[in-house]
Amino acid sequence: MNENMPTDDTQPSVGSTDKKSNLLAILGIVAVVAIVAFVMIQASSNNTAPTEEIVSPTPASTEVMEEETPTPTEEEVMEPVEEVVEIDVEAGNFSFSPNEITVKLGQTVRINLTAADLQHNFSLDEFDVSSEIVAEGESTTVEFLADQTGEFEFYCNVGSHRAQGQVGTLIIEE
Ligand SMILES: [Cu+2]
Repeated sequence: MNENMPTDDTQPSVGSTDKKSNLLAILGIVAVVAIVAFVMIQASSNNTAPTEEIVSPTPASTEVMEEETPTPTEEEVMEPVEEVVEIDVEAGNFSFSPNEITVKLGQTVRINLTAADLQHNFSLDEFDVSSEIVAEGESTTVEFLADQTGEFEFYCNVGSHRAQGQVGTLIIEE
């Protein structure tokens, strides 16, 4: 009879120890799972880090492509545009020879004027050209850019030479 009494008292105490051990077991499992999960996350994060470093050098190759692009050659194309046309003109009494001059648009025209007698000059109003007056046997030079097409009258501005017919025609063609 006495043996049963303590057994009855022990039973609930045994039951409580079982609950405690169950709790400890659950806590242990949770702890192990947490540790395993932590290790796996760290391992996977360590694997991703070097992968990003391998991807990064790709933009560096595009920078090399940009350095190869500079190729400006437009200035070389602009150079041959400058062209000078020299024309010898003789000024007489009262005329020019030749009295008709033809050039092309964009050309620079250089007039070499020589006086055969008296005093003469070469004037071309539309291009602000008025040479110095040259005496018999002397020469002078004037230059202008033929920057518009058409027919323009050149003349001698000495005395009444223009009125007496000392004129000519400059033709600028495209
Ligand atoms: Cu004249």
